[in-house]
Amino acid sequence: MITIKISGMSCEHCVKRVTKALQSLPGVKNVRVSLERGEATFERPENLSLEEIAKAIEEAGYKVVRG
Ligand SMILES: [Cu+2]
Repeated sequence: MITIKISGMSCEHCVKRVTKALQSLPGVKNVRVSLERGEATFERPENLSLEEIAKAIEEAGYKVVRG
């Protein structure tokens, strides 16, 4: 499991969009998005890069916070 920080989520609608964006990535499982913490936790397959994850989040309208 990995946890990433996501900025820009303000309501349950955002949580759903981010959840869907992550679930659309091949091999991603057990997606949990926390609005309160601004985080997403999920199982990431080894061949899926953080770049690809960030791109999917950005296409949904949000940003991955790095560092
Ligand atoms: Cu929202």
